Amino acid sequence: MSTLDSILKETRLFPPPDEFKHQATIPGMDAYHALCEQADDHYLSFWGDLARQLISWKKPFSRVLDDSQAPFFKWFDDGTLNVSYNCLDRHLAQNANKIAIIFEADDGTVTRVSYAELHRRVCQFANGLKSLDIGKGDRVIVYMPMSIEAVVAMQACARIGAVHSVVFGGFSAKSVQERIIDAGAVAVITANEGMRGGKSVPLKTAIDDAIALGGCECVRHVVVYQRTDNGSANWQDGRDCWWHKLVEKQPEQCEPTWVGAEDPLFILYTSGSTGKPKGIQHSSAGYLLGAINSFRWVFDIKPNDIFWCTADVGWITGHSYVCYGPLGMGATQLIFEGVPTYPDANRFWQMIARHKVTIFYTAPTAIRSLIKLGADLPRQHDLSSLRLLGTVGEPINPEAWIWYHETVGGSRCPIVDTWWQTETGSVMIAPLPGAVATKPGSCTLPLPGIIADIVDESGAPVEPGKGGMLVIKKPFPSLVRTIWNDPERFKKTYFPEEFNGRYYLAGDSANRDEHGYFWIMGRIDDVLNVSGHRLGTMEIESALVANPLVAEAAVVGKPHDIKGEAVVAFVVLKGARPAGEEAKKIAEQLKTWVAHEIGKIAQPDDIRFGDNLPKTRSGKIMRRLLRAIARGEEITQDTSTLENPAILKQLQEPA
Ligand code: 6R9
Repeated sequence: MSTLDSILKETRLFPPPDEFKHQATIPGMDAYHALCEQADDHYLSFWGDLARQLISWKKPFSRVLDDSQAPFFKWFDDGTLNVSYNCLDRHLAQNANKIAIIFEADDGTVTRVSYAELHRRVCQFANGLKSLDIGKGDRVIVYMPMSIEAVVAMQACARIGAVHSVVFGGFSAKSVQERIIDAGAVAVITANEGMRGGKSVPLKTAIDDAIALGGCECVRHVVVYQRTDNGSANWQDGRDCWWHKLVEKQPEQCEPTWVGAEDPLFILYTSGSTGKPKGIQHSSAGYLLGAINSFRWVFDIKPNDIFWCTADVGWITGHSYVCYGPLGMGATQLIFEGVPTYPDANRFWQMIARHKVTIFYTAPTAIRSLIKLGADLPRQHDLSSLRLLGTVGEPINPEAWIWYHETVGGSRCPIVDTWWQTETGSVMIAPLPGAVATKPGSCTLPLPGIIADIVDESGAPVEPGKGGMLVIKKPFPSLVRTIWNDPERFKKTYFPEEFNGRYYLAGDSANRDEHGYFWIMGRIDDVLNVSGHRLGTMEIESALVANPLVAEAAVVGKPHDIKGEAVVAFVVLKGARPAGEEAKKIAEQLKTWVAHEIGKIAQPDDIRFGDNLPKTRSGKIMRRLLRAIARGEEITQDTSTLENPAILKQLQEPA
């Protein structure tokens, strides 16, 4: 049964356990409704009060929202602050010795840093960046393994007002080059190598390759954290410098650079409907407020919690729930360098037991693969420290939800299924765990202050049970401010004219049931969700047609047990259609090519060759038909307009 089918049949309800409810920050539905009403009645003071309560301001703001340039909204605009001050300095008076980060390396080595120590490291590194003449507004690419240093790099940028753009270490040199150029980055922070699953990942080499591809003259410095004993080939004096050398003689204090609330904190690239990734630009104050407040509400964080979010800092989840939310709240968190399957499939469960993790946040794809690798393994470990579980990235199928609930959570931990996006910066729809009863597969209800709805093409709300487009009807502080270098695309993509330019269009389709619960169905644009990662079909198509052998390509998704969705590519070569061994060989070549162009995560699982692609008379590729072929479904659509019906048969054969 597909995730969608099983979700639509789901009716089980799991109220918050009494024990959890009694200690929760938002204990029960009355408290939840009271907050929602407050937000409905006094929207601006609701957010203004939270901003005053949760953020330490250098200069207080006098106005909450400026919507005069909608959809380019400004929040708390005349206030000034520093995000790193909010994440570090303000905890020092009471909690200097509290552990901020427990880091477990790939090989199991554990390192702990207190808030005082993290503050010292961030200050020294920030001073190091300043000594390279990097300052406010400069863009800095961060291409790092999961590490304390990755967090230090991001926080140090925030401290000096530089704008970081973290690129996931699994992305290729080509992807890094595109992001360097689009962002106009003055520096890159990387490591000589990363370590994952016992293997080294050559990060610095990828940066050298990225810069060698050309157009990266903007990059003046490459700072290299030495993660392994191996040196770094191709060292360029003047451009490259070691992290440890840079911080060696730097002072342990660094006065934060006070920035305006709307000054950008970071840019994070994500896939959309076109071939070019979008630079999602987030603000300083509004983003921080979203990260902190959602972390407090959704994860019900308490001073003694040990929080573990398994996301890489290369994704938005790692920004909001590794770097900014937990540190903003002064929490203790676990950061893991490696992969869940190394040295074996017990790793996650061992780590939860070893570090007494109380809140665990991961992705459905990880849950599904861990079920497959050993559904009974969690029972062999003491997971009694856990009190709350979370998921993010894609819809979770009810079977996986129930397993997570019973086998990992011992049937006592609520599960927060959190719907949100790179663009929203923080969780939008999720059960507040002490209040909202959960249903497997539903992200349940919007957080107070988030006015979410499901509408049809004209922008009118749809009745419960009828699917439609997920929108957010009022701006909120952590919403994307613009697409870097492309404000027009920002307007068109997220605030389309059909809705008078007033609603934020999320790009997901959704349904609502009789309790008002939201059920996310999937993307309405050409974006695939592979293992919780967003990939544009056009992006993969452009990578394929950049190969000299390829004339044309179309990419679609098909359901996959573990990954959620798998990539299927239909390819027309410039030469004759290959068959047999030849087809297999070229298919392998093209897979490697895509890994090289974008990254391994975008590699097609399945490549089919045809003499042509199925097109309508007006020349549009019939994607719906290709999706049916990819799923191996019977073709029921009208194919009479096809120029060459014989190609359907060709495209049904895997290479
Ligand atoms: C945080 C993150 C965003 C897209 C989003 C949606 C899907 C995320 C989900 C979910 C169902 C959930 N998505 N969380 N679908 N249930 N709990 O993943 O950001 O990488 O930008 O992806 O992921 O389709 O539109 P991002």
